[in-house]
Amino acid sequence: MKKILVANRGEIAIRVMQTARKMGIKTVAIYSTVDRNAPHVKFADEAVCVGEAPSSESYLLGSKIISFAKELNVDAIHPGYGFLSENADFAEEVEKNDLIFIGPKSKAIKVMGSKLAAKDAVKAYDIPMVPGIDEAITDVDKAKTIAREIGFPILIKASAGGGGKGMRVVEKESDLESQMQRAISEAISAFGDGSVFIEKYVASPRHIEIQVMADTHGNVIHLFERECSVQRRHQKVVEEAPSAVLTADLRSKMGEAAVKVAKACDYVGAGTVEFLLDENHNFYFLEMNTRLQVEHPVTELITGTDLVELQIKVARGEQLPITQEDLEIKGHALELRVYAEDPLNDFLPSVGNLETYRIPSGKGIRVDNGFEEGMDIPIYYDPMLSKLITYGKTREEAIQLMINAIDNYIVEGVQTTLPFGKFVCQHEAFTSGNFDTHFVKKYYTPDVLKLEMQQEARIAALIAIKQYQEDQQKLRLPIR
Ligand code: MV4
Repeated sequence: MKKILVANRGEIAIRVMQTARKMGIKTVAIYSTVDRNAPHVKFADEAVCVGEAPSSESYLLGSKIISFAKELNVDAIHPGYGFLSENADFAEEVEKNDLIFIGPKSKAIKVMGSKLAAKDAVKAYDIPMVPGIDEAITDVDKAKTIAREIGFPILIKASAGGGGKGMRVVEKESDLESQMQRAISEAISAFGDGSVFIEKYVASPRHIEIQVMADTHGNVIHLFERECSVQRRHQKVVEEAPSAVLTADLRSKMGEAAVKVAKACDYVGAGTVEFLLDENHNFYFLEMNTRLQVEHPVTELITGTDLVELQIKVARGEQLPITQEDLEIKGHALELRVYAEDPLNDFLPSVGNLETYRIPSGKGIRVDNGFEEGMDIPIYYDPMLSKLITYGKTREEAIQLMINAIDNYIVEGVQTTLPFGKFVCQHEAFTSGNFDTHFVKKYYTPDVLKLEMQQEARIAALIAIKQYQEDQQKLRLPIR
C-alpha cells in the first residue's frame, strides 16, 4: 500500500495523513473549490479538486472520487468520519474497483446501519438490550400491548435512524397512536424507510461506547470505553476515557459484549459499540458505528495506540500487532470539540474569518486541528475547527490541563465552544463524575456562561490595571 486517498477534509483528513506519512505512505487529498487553500490540501503529497462547495457536489461524489483514485494510482481510500464513511454502496464500489476500503466490509456497514438488523445480528450472542420489541411495528394495537408490558415512558425509534434522529419519547398510551404515525412518516421522509420499533425509555442514562478493532484473521479486541454523555442535541461536545464511573468488572463485561457485537457482523477494522448505562449500572446495547469516530484520540492516549495505523495495517491484511492482554489503561484523556458556534446564541454556526487563531501546545496537550489563522469558516460543512485533547495521570489533571489549554486557545473573528468547554470542566456535576446525558439541558444556560465570561473579563481587566500601575511605578512616571 503505497498511496492512500483520504476522502475527507478538515482535522480528520490531516490526522489520517499524518499517520500515513509516519508509515511512509503517500497521500492524496480531495477538495472542493472552496477548500482549495485548506490545510489538508497543503499537507497532502497530491491533491485533486472533486467539485463545487456543497458536499453533494464534491465530498459525497463516491464514483468521481474513485475514478480520480484510479487515475492517480491510489491503492486505498480512507473515508474518515461523516461523508461516505458509512456508505455501504461506496465501500462496495471501492472494492469492486480493486481499491482497498480502509474500513469494514459493506455487509457489516449495511447490517449495523439498520438498528433492527443490528439487534437481530447480536441477539444470538446474549447481549443485553433495552426491553422492547425487536421488529418493525405497524400495528398500533400490538404496539400498545407491548408498551403496556414494558411500561411507559417508551421510546419510538426509527430503524434507519441514528445519533438521536427519528426518536420520540411517549409518556402515556393515549399519545402512542399519533406519535407512532408521526414517527413512521418522519422516518420515511428522513431515511426512506418507515420501519420503527419501541423500547423502554431509559430515563437518565450515561452514553458509554467501546472501541473495537478487528483484523482479517479472526482477532477482535476492545480498547476500553469512552464516556460521551456530555452532548447537546445529540451532538457530542466533551468526551473522555476512561469513564469516571465504570468499575473494572463493568468494563470487562462491556468490552466482552462489544467484541461479541463485532463478531456478530464479521467486523473488520475500527468500530464503536454504543451502550446506555442506567442508574443501576445495567448496560444495554444501542447500536454500532462502523467508522473511526471523532473522539478516537482519547482512546489512543490512554492505550498508547495509533488507531489509524491499526486500520491501515488491518487493511493491508496484517494481523493485529497487539492482543487484549497487551492493553491497559494508563492515565486519563479528555476531548473538547471546538466548533465555530456561538454558545450564547443557541450554538448557531458563527460564520467569519479566523482573524486570530493560536492553538495551545505543551505537555499533555494534543490539538487535532483543521484550520489556520486568516482562514474563512466555510458555511458548507460541519463547523468543527479542531479537537482539543488533554492527557494527564489522573482525571483531575486532565481537567485542569483542559482548562489551562482553553485559556491559551486564542480565537478572534468567530465565536467558539471554548467557553462552553470551560463551563463544563468547572462544573461540580462534571468534576464529581456525577452526570448523565441530560447534563447540558440540566445545567447549561447562556446566562450562566455570560456571567462566567463577564467575571473572567473583570478579573482580566483588574490584572491589566495592576500590571499597568506596577509598570508605572517602575518607570516612575506620574499616573496621568
Ligand atoms: C435511548 C435512550 C434512552 N432510552 N434509548 C441517542 C442516540 C442514539 N445513540 C440512541 N440514543 C439514546 N437511546 C432508550 N431506550 C437515550 C439515548 C440518548 C439520548 C437521548 C436523548 C438525549 C440525549 C441522548 C444522548 C445519548 C443517548
